[in-house]
Amino acid sequence: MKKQFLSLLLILGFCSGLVAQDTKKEVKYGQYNGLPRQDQAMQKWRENRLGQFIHWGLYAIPGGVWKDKTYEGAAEWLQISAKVPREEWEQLIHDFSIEKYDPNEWAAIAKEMGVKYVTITTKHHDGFCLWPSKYTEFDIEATPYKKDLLGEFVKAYTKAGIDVNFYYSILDWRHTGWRYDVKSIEDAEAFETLMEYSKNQLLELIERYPEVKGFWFDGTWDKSWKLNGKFSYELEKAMKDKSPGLVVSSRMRADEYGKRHIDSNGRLMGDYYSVYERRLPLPWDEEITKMDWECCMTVPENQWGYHQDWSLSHIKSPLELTEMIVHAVSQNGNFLLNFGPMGNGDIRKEERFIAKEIGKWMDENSEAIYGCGPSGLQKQDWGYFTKNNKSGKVYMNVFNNPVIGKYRVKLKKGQTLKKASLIGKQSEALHLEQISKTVYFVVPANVNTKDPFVIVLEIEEKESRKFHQKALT
Ligand code: FHN
Repeated sequence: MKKQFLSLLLILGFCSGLVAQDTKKEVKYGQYNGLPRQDQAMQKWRENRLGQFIHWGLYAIPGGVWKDKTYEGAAEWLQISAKVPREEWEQLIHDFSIEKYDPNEWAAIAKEMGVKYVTITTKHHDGFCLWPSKYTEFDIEATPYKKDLLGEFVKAYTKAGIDVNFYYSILDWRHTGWRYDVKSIEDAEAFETLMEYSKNQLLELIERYPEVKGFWFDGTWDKSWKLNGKFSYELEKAMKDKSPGLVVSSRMRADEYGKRHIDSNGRLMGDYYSVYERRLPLPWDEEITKMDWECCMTVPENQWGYHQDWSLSHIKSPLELTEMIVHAVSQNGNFLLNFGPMGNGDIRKEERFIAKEIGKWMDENSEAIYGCGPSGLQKQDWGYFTKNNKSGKVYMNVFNNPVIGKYRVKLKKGQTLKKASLIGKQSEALHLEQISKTVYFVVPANVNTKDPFVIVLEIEEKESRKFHQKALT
């Protein structure tokens, strides 16, 4: 009986070994480089925290209205929602004169808002390119503007100290090789031409604009792209060989099994996780704080390109957006806020206002944003903790005020709260009430609780006894 039991155990052990081996697939074209990256370029990406997204192209001219009819869908999808024939859409190129385009002014608005990086659509789904590309005629050179719009943009933003990144859509409604799926040899051959075209253009962008810091990919959800994991792996390699330090979004990638973002062995692809589009992770998600990620956000519900009518959906207030920035940073994320410049090159007044208002908050409180991340402390209802790992300072970003007028802080075992003060007034210590060994109330004085505000905490870590003894010997 004992013998039988042992052999049963052996069989079970053998089987479980097989199962364990089976779950680890051999993935050749999954994650390209080890993550999380710790090189200087990646550290900078991580420290930047607040970015500006720019969707600009021919769709900004009709701005969601075609032949007097307003379409509620995303303005940059108007060609599809209004069923505009391709040749007709292409005529818009003659109206792209953008007489109000002033990249220095755009960069000044972004700087005032406090952004440290920008991501601009070099080519969206309609295939129109903002730079003079040697691989297509459907580009800025064919417009009345003629000049290298993207080059001027890169120069202006770089001069303003803002890192420039490029958005690039693989999905291309104009390219004859684009396919949603690959069902035949003809499809495969056609899609091959689209892949070649994309690779050429991406390498061309890196060569023309060596200042570019990273790439953000879109239109990579199609089956055709998922069937070509090896190609996207090799493309990532080719781009990084040309520009070491380049930071690419996980949206770029699929592995050879067609898995996107996270490869078949559960490893992130690209350099950061890029699935948070118009949404944020739950107020507290431990797992997400362990990876680099970014959230991209619209001001209206779902408009990226310029839409004439912003009365069609809720428009997020500067306050809502500011809270989202902090929410992202508290969980180790970057926040990329979208702007859709107008067809004439101007920035709409609502976006100017938002940039100004967020800028006011950032001006006073950006110490709690740049270079900051999760604090490791338990989230409280008044808002979000952030922490600067270099200085060790912890920030309480208050967005909801408790009626008792006191703000609860629960530290970790071995930590002591030494001091709390309002940001910018760090010489004036706030009153602290200690409730238990690690729980405190911070009691701010003379603070306008109608607006969000930030409290800086100085926390002392008690040295562990073991360490202390070791240091004495
Ligand atoms: O279809 C696009 C959309 O127009 C916009 O560019 C957004 C930005 O994240 N990306 C796609 C939808 O996921």
